[in-house]
Amino acid sequence: MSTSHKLFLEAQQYIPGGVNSPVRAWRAVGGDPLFIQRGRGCRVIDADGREYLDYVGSWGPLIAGHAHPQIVRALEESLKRGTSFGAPTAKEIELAKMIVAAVPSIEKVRLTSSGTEATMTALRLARGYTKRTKILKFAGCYHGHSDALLVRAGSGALTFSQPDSQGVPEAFASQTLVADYNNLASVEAYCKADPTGIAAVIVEPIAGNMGLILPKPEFLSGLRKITQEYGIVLIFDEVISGFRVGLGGAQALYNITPDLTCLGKIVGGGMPLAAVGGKREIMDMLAPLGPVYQAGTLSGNPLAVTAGVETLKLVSAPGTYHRLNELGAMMAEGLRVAVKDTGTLACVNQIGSMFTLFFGVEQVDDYATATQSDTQLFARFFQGMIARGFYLPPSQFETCFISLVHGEAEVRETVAAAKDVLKNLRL
Ligand code: HOZ
Repeated sequence: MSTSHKLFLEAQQYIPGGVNSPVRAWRAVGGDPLFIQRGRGCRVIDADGREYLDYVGSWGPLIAGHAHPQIVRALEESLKRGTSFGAPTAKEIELAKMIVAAVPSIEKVRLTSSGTEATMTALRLARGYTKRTKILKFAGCYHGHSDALLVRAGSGALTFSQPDSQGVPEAFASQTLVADYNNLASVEAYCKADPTGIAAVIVEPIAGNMGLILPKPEFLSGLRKITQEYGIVLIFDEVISGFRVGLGGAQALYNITPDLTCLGKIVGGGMPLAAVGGKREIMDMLAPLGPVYQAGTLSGNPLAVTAGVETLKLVSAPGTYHRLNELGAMMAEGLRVAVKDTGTLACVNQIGSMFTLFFGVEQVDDYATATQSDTQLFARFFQGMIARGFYLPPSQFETCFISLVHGEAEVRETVAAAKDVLKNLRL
């Protein structure tokens, strides 16, 4: 019996499902989840001492890889000074300044401990600012697990066919409108039906929670135009894309200025930290300046802020995103060739260092096409890759991440293994 198996049995006695976040339970792919004992660079080592090339990267934060020496050193220093004060520290200003300098639309920023808190605060701000109630999201986009946003949600909710969670009162869910990703007409229809009722449109400008889906040309600029026309606050959820596709995130890449932006993952360098930022006029509505309330004992925690600052220093080095783009393109190209050579029906979506291999479909650009993919085949592919030492997200509806410590050799190794698994899938 493997150590992971033993630990999983024990964990299930004390923790619902044995995990602290559902998708980690591997239910969509079968088998027991690996318990991880440590990470080093682009690899993780499980409880049985087996090493895997890691494409989960803690679901996105670890753009610098595991236990990067610069981050570890800074954390050690910070740790010696204390773990939490519940009072302001100078480091918070350093991180805030870095965020404001990097992300074009952010004039002021408030730090939180998780992406869920960041999106929840963004919605409250939008509602306070517009004095409206409804919000509009897109099917398959995931913005954390607050009540308003667990409606047609992606990520684990989609993986386990629970896009609408029980426990969310109908009165809350009814305030959330759901449009189709990459479909402006579906947004316009809602706006026309209720021209002064919608407080916010929230979108992942690059969708990473129904597998990776890229915005079509004109989708984001169209959203900006419609929201301006109807006086709606446009919120970009860049928890995944922020500092991932470039220092300025998706908004800089596509040259769109949202009103509010949510950040998480990379901005906390692997520690629990997220942020909501945007126009000064809206952000200054937050308590203690304004009437919109938000708070947190561990918000702006010194250790989390330190990891964030060091990670942003690392990604600010010249050539970072050029390198990540090259590796991502090499991976996508290699996988497409492997798919073609093995006669597999699958497609690869990729941007920069993010990619998803969708099975059983030729093209994926929204929730409807994502959910047509062959999740059984994905599960077999996943298991084949695990058996060969490659750790991928355990769901068709997640995104793989390449880090700065992956290299050409690792990409070649991954493509060769994928080709081998694909060949065997046909048997
Ligand atoms: N919602 C995360 C993936 N999109 C999963 C987080 C986790 O399980 O750690």
